[in-house]
Parts: sequence; C-alpha cells; structure tokens
Amino acid sequence: MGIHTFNTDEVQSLLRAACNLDGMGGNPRFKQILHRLLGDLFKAIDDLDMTPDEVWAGVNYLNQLGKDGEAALLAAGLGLEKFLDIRMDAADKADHIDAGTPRTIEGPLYVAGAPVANGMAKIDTNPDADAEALVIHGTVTDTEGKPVDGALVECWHANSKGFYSHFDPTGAQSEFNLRGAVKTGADGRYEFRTLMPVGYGCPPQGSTQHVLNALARHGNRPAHVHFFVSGDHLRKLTTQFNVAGDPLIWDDFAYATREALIAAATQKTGGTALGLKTDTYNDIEFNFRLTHLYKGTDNQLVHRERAAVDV
Ligand code: MBD
Ligand code: FE
Repeated sequence: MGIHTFNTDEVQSLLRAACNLDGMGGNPRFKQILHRLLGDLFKAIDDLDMTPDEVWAGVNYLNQLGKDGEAALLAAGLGLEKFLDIRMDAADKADHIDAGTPRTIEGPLYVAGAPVANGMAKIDTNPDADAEALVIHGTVTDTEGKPVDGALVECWHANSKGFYSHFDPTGAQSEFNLRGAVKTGADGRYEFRTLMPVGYGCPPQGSTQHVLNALARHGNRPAHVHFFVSGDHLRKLTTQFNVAGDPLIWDDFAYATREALIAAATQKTGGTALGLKTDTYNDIEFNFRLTHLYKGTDNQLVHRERAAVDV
C-alpha cells in the first residue's frame, strides 16, 4: 500500500502556495493551468508511489530535453500534437465545418522566410544523387470548389536521408533547400518541382529517442511533405501528405497519417523539358480545399515558436 498525502491540508496548501493561488497578480490563466498540472503530478506520484529516484530521473530528463532542443519533437512523438488536432477536429465538427482538406500536425521543422514564387517553384537547390525527381501539383479551392486566387502554398520536406535543411546534422543542405512557397493565380494552381523525400527518423542519441527506446517504440515517419496553405478570407490549413507505399504509412511515430492525406506517385516522362534531373519523374497531384473563416476569424491559427531565416 502506498502512502497517500495528496488530499491532506498540508499538500493542498503547498499546491496553492506554489501557484500563488491566493495572492494577487500574475497571470490568472497560467495560475489555473499550473495548479492543475502540478496537482496532477503530485497525485500521480502518490498513486503510483513514485520513488524520489524516479522523480529526479524525470527532472534531469527535462534538462537534457532542453539541451537537445527536442521538446517539440517529443510532443509529436508522445501524441500531444496529434491530440491537439483531434480537439480542433472535434471543435470543427461541432461548428459544422467539415468540407476542407483534413489538417494534420505541423511538426517541429518548419522554417519561415522561404522565397515565394508565382505558380511554380523549383525548390531542390542542392543535388541529391539518391533522390528521384518529383513534381507536386494541384489546385487550391474553397469548400465550394472555387479556385483561390492569391493563395499561398508553403511546402517543406526532407531529402533522401530523411534530413531537413536548417536542421540537417550533416550540414549538407543550404538554407531553404526543399522548402518553398508558391502564390496561386486565378486558376488556383500550384506546382513544386523537387526531389522525392525519405521518411524522417529521430536523432538516435537524442532525448526523444531515449524515451521511445524505453517504450520499445521506433522514432520514424513515413515519407511525407508538409504544407501551410492560406488565402484571403479562408482559414490557414496545416497539413501533409504521406507517400503511398511507404512501409511506415500507418506506423508513423508522430501519428500524422490520415486516410485522405495519402498521396500516390505516378511515373511520368517529360521531366527534361521541366528542368528536372531525369526525364522520367514522379508526379503527385494533391489538391487543397480551404475552409471559410469562422465568425470572421481564423480559429485554427496556431502560434508557436518557429525557426526563421531572413533572405
Ligand atoms: C518531422 O519531419 C515531422 O514532420 C514531425 C512531425 C516530427 C519530426 C520530424
Ligand atoms: Fe516532417
């Protein structure tokens, strides 16, 4: 039988004091949230009879997680980021917003500031001998199917090693390699000429993989391409497609795969004329349907820390 102290006056007063619940000032919302989270932690320590050694292992882990800069990666791997999507999906359903392209997690590897092109962008600036040519294209429409003029399609993905520029531990990629943005014209069309990505894997020695190892989980994602898609008077969409046929398509460590977000590549010829590295290339069509503002505002906009580079 464990020791139970959570419901004592002493522990309840300690929690209130630690969060200054009975004092003036501070941020009331922050006080409310921290009081709940700290209380849930204290209660879990009691209920599971966690030893001091176990608690200190957790505290030390937080230091290491910060040193590695992997807090957002861990959030993806533990399903926290997916859970936020599940909640936004449920809110949309309650508000009868259901005709748009499904959202899926942003992940921690976006970099703001990529150059913007009209209609089409070639975003592979570094050669990658192991990557096949890929053209990604489609239309941006609203939920009524009307093409969106002036939509911004931002795109980012990994190279043939599963590494993203700006975060590449090998230092092999220049700034904004495999990252770009396209503005649509009146036809709503966008196109990216690029290279086939390979799925990402967590840094093997990092603190996220450390936790996954203790859970006997892998830290890999199927091949995928990320998008932010925005347009006037429409909600900004955060999504990705996963490439059909990848063995991890339904075994993503970050839980981002959705049925409507699986894209199949077809083989085409004529790449030379498009400036691709081979005449035969992979073609993926992926169309975006953006939803209208909700009561005049974009209620799915997410603010979080993001890398940014000035060009
Ligand atoms: C990625 O490329 C990614 O998309 C997510 C969600 C987490 C880690 C790496
Ligand atoms: Fe990714």
